Amino acid sequence: MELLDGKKTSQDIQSELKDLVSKRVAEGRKAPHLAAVLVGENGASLTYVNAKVKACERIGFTSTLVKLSESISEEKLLAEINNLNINNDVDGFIVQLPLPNHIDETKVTLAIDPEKDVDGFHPQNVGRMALGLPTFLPATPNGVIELLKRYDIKTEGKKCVVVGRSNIVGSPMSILMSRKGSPGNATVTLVHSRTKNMAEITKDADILIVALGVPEYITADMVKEGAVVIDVGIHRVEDASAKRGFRLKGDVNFKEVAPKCSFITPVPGGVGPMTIASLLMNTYQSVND
Ligand code: BQF
Repeated sequence: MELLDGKKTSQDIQSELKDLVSKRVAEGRKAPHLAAVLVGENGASLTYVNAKVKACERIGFTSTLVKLSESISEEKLLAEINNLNINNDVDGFIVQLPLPNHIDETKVTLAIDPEKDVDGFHPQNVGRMALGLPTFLPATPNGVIELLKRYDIKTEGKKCVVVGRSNIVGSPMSILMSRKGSPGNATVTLVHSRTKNMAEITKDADILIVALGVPEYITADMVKEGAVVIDVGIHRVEDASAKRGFRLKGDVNFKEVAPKCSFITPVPGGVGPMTIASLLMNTYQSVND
């Protein structure tokens, strides 16, 4: 069993981007500028958005954090998004999800200028991805693709099972793994909460990508010997002995599954850090000059 070290791979990508930025700036060109909108202070969202801003600072990107009250109206939030759309200094921006219940995430996503949509959530960009046209790929699935690429894991003709069908992970993951290219060219099956005999299907997977959102759902009996297992789940579980009072768990029971795998991502330090790296790669691509 070999660990797919997302933390190290993300650091590698960040140092590559840092070099590219310092070359740009030395030529008198602008540094990429990422803005992030945070509504309210949901504990995990604040952590994620801070991690993104810090990463920008480390690699020489300009960053702006727009912090808005939990009780902001949808109309006011849409006005803030329009400000970022028309701000020529901002190359790309994200609206940190999840949003409070009184705000319609679809409306917000539709309001983002697709050319600045570095999360790749706007329907125009989702459509471009589905058609294999150049676009911003969503950060988590593209982070998984980048991890497979950098570990030289062969996907062509392999049976890939994606567990979960969310707009942000499962669905785009299945599109990227089945498209022409490398990584890609896999035979993809997408399973979800209504799938019958899920274990029968997952057990046949050469590559198993899990984004179901249930802590430690995947157990050893659901995995084929020698499989590549990618765990996209992130759950905070109470742990009085941990510094912050919790630790992170994935959707895979790592302890029992890992010994069966050829490769597996840990949680933390697997897919999570790769999502940050792919957001930064998208932001680098979002600069127009
Ligand atoms: C790690 C996210 C659910 C809902 C909204 C590093 C991150 C996480 C873990 C991170 C996530 C999850 C992000 C680790 C961003 C990934 O060391 O394992 C980084 O910052 N993520 C998000 O922005 O919104 C989410 C999960």
